[in-house]
Amino acid sequence: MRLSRSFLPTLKETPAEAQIVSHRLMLRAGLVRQTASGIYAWLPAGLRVLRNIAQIVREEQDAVGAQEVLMPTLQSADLWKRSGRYDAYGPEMLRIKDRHERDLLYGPTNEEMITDLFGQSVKSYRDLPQVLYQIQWKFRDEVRPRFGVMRGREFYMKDAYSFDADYAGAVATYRRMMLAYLRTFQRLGVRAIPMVADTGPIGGELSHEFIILAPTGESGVFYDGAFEEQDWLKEPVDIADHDSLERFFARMTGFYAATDEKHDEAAWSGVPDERRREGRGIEVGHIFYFGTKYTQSMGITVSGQDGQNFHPEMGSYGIGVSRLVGAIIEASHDENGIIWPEGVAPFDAAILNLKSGDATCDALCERLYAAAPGRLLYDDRGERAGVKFADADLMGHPLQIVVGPRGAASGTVEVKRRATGEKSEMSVEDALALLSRGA
Ligand code: 5CA
Repeated sequence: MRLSRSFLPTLKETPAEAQIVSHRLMLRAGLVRQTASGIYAWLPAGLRVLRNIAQIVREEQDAVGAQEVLMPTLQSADLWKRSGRYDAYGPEMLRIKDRHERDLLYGPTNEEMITDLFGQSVKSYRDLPQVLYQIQWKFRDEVRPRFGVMRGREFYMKDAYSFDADYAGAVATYRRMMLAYLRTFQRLGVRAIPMVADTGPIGGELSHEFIILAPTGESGVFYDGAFEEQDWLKEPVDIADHDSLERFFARMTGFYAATDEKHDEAAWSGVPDERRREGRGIEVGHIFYFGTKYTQSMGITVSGQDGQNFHPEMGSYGIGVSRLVGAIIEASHDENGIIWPEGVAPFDAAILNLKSGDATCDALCERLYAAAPGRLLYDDRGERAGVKFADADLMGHPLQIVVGPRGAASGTVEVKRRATGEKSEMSVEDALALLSRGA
């Protein structure tokens, strides 16, 4: 993308309405704009980030056998009356009437709809297990939307739902999903720690929240720092084998981790001092096992091996995709702006032309830009060098390729890594090779 022709409205001033750093940086870097309380429009750079996150989430869901679907945002109230949650959900649910006075709602979550879809088509234990997921907008009429996309009213969520024949199957599915979550967050460049959690309005008996440490987080957390050293992408788990899943789960739950609600001083004192991590955290994912709560209340059964009908066991698994944009920034920024982890960044690199209009600089920049125009941002504006540096730091591209008249004349550029600040001179050929293989 050429910056001179793009819609990337950065702000120099700090917006007064933003209380936390990620919200300020999202506005300043031109990622989002608020259109109503707790409701945001995603501008080109923000949308790229949102899509990159969704894509990593998708790949890890697919890798554990979940199948993607897409359900509507609007739901019939009748579905929720069947489960009994229509009244129970309270004022967070946005209720709507259509022209025929029929009750609709903007989905805050989709247990009812997916259970109904499942029940219409799956009739036998032979078709179990099934894990379905979607990445779709949700609406919750939060009393106090705040912190930008972190606690919005409309937000983008990955929600998955599982159906198993028995408890053992449901537990294996839950553990597979937990592994998928650890891998997803690691690929997103953040460490989200699973913590035993309350189940709230989703219900059920077994639940974990995935929490990223950040000073502006809404819950107090305590965990064993050894957790941060684990490489879940290399963890040798055979997801088809219940024993292998159990070993993984036992290893993972062996590290101390708890929110302040569940904190246990006696167990905490067993964690060595230098490994104690204590602070505030942001919930970026939440998984639940709730058995037959919805299949029972909605009257969904399948036939068993013995010919008897039974209610399948369910779980649901959420990731706050739009919240993650803010959470990643909370965890990865400095005083100059965002530091995007690779894989999430809207652009792999920015090409900074320090003398737009100079024939040698322009020609070299064009050559570099042609290496991967879809993944690069070319700052071809007629701005001062200082403005270009500041904007590139603010927007947080993993690499900055700096093209000045002296280097251009001798066939070299300067490459800066945003995460470390490290700068190196490079030949144009090496820079081209770097850009074509991605940051
Ligand atoms: N049905 C289950 C799982 S699919 C569910 O709705 N779980 S949840 O309520 O915990 O939401 C899942 C995730 O969505 C949360 O972990 C959080 O990251 C994100 N989320 C929830 N509320 C908001 C909100 N108001 N703004 C932004 N993200 C939110």
